[in-house]
Amino acid sequence: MDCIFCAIIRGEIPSKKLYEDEAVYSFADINPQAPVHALVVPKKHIPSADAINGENADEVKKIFCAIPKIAASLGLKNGYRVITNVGEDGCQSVKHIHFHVLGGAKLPENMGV
Ligand code: DGP
Repeated sequence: MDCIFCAIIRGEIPSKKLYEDEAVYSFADINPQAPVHALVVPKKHIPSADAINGENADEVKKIFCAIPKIAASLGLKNGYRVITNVGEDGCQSVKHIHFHVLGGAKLPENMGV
């Protein structure tokens, strides 16, 4: 499968690793939108949040168990934002579910259109 995040997880494309366990990989976003911008992905390929179901929800649970550890390791003591973009209108550019963890400064309140 031609998935850039699967290639990153396999180590075929270099990334700045921030966290890894048996199910989750986290790395620095190549185009940071905040002083701290991590991406958190499941090692198992899931196309987007719209594809979460009873079969794969455990992978998402593991992501959300990892995020507080990743945030702590990045010094995000004062809060942060977790975002996942879905599909065309959500401006999802990489079709492997990923959670943006943004912080390190007061973020803009406005997230909508
Ligand atoms: P989204 O627009 O929600 O699909 O976010 C995809 C993010 O992935 C975007 O912020 C840039 C990041 N990204 C894309 N390709 C690479 C890459 O090869 N390496 C890294 N570190 N980040 C990437």
